[in-house]
Formats: sequence, structure tokens, C-alpha cells
Amino acid sequence: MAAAMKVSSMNHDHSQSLWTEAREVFPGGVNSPVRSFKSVGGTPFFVKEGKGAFLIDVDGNQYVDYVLSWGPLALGHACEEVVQAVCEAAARGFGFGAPTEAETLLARKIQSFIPSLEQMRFVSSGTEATMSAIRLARGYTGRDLIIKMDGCYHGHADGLLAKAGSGVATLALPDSPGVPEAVTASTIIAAFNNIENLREIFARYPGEIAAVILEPVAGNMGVVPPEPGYLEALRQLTRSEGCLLIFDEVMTGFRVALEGAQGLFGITPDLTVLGKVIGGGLPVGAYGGRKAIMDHLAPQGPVYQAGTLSGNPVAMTAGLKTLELLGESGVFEKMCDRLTSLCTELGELLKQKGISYQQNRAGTMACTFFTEEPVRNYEDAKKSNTTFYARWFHAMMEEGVYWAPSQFEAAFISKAHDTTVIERTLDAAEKVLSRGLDV
Ligand code: HOZ
Repeated sequence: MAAAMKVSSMNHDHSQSLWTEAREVFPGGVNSPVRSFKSVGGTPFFVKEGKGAFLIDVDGNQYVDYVLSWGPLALGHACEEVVQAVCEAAARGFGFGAPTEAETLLARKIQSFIPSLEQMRFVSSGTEATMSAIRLARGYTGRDLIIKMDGCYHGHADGLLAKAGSGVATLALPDSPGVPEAVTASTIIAAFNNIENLREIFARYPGEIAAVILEPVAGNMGVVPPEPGYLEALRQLTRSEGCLLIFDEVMTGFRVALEGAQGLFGITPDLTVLGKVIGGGLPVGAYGGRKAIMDHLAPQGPVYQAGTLSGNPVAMTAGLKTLELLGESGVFEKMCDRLTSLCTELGELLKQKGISYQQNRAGTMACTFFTEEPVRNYEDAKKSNTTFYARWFHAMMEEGVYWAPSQFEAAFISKAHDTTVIERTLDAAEKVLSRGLDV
């Protein structure tokens, strides 16, 4: 694919040389697979800094950033108030491996938006949080099996790497080698947005399912919202089967609504997993839910989980300041409005050019699929034209707009994406589409 790419009019010399060196020290040149541009071709740029809605690479090229560190930067890059709060916290010490008030302050802030987390536990990543939530669900119910949805991604813990989205979908990998069959044998795959499929699975394994885990709005097969009634039926079914419902809101938390997908759709899960925005760009994950369930966690109960960096005070501070600013009156609504108008106008431009597309959006995350049919699940998402997506991605990057380097990821907006930034994005799209892209 890289060979078919138009030669860039931007200078990328410095990025090129850093890439050459990075490939010597890191497998595939990166520390997380989707960053490698493998599915869209070409060489990733190396970032020098981020400012508001923009990324600046080491060659001085500027991009409107719709990746935003894969979601966490809801206020944009290097938001002054967050930087200041983080510097003050860092000056007091980087971490102590002992309790600090910052943990409780962030927990209380999260509860003020998402009250179903009666108790929570902070960890350092979304992967760690989902993995721990699953262990807790098994420990609580005394059952082993879990159900996950085809194309949902819950981090790279062994048992959750079956039919996963995100990088696994981007690279079209089969289930990962290195994961023992005995582990994935405890994971049952269901189709997203298909309640009948779930009923069949429950009928096959009565009394054996510990939990159903899903992204309530899928974000790692591109963005795919739940069909009306799906989450309600899922809630009812899991309750009647005596198993836990786990919402992985690592992506949707503080993205589809301040109250998360659970607030938006009015469905209360038993456990919730959070990450990304709650760390404001620093590494934080969390899982939590009803006290009666959380009480099973050590040291209160027997289910073990621990972490040297858990609740790190600098990361807690970044998350707290981010949530405080994001929760200010009108901020989130404005972000949603701007993304809606970007999607609408972008849709108009694509329509004018006769390009088939589907646009899925939820709050401050969205995804354009290049396909004629609605995208309701991973099977649908896989039908979209990924070759065209790669062309679109590169052409837009040439015009200074950076979407995710994969069809199977979301685009995010931040508070810093003002109307000028949106117009700049639309101008870039107009130029790219007028020049023409082969479908
Ligand atoms: N799984 C992340 C996106 N959904 C990738 C994060 C990264 O590569 O930084």
C-alpha cells in the first residue's frame, strides 16, 4: 500500500530518520501496534509537541488532531490549568506507594458523574482494569465463563484477546499466539447488538457465566452504538441469569456523555471499567461498582489485585483537573455540537462526491465508515472500504488533519477544537475531495 501512496509535499526527513532508529530498538518501530501505520501504509510522524487541538511533528508540520492520544485529551493538548496542577503535584513528589487525598478526590469526582461506582479501585491502564474486573466478577459469582462481543476490545489480557477490536482488527490478526487455549476456552464470543445470540449462549451454559463484558457503545471496531432496546434487554438477561454486567467505559466514559454510556442510556451495570479521560492523558484506569461486589477485593475480601503505581498522585491530579474543567457548564455540550456539525458537513461533502459512507457518532466520538450499509456490528464494520480509508487518511494528513491511522478506531474531539479548527478541517476535506480519491 505504501508504494501506491502519493509522495508527500510535507517534509518528513526528521521523522524518517527517527523511524529508522526506532525500528532497530522496538518491534515494528512502536510501543503499541496501531501507531505503526501498518494498515494505512507509510511512516508515522514523530511528535514534538501538542498544543490545544494541534500536533506538531519533529519536522515542524502541524496537524489538527482527532486522535487525541486515543481519547484521553478531552481538553486538548497541554491544557494550561492541567499542566499547572500536574507540575504542582509533581513538585510534591512523584509517588509514594501510600495513600494520598488525590485518590479520594478523583474517586468522588467520578462518582458525582457516574454514581454506580459506589466503590472503585484505581490501576494504571484500561487493560489492567478490565482484567481485574473480570477476576473480581469470577471471584464474586464463583463462575468461570465470560461473554465478550465480537470486535469489542478490552485491552490485551489473555482471556480478552479473543475476536478483539482495535489493533487486532486493524492488523487483521487471528487470535494471538501465546494465549493458551485453556484461557480463551473460558471466553465465549457473542455478536454485538444481537440479543438472540446471547439468549442462545445462556441457554447452552446455564449457571456458568460469571459476566458479560462489552463496550456499551463500541469504539474499537470504529464507533458502533447499541440498537434501541439492546442494552435494556442485556441488563434484564444478565440479571435473570445471575451474572454480572460489566460496562467497559474506558472509551465511552466522559466521551459519549459526562455520565458515561450508562447515564446516556439509563442502564446501570454491576461493574464499570474506566480509563483514558479519567487520567487526563496520564496513565490511569479504574474499575468499580456496587459495594457488595467491591467488598470481595483484597484487603477487604479474598480476590487479589495490587499495583505499585496505582493511584499515582500526579496522574490522579491530571484526571481530577481534567474532569473539573470538562464538567464546567456547557463545555461538553459545545464539544458535542461541534462534532455534530463537523460530521454533518463532512457527510455533505462526501455525498456531493458520490462517495458511499456511514457516519456513526456518540457524544464526542465518531467514525466515518466507507460503506453503503449501516454498521451495527463488527461484521458490518469489516465490509467498509479500508483501502479507501487509507487514501483518505493520507490525503487528509497532507492537508494537516490527523485521523486515526485505522478504520477501526474512533475520532475524538476536544474542548480546544473550536469553530476555526472545524472549518480548517472541512476546508482540508473539500480540497482532498475536489482533487479526487479513487474509491
Ligand atoms: N488500543 C488503543 C486504541 N483503541 C491504542 C492506543 C495506542 O496505541 O496508543
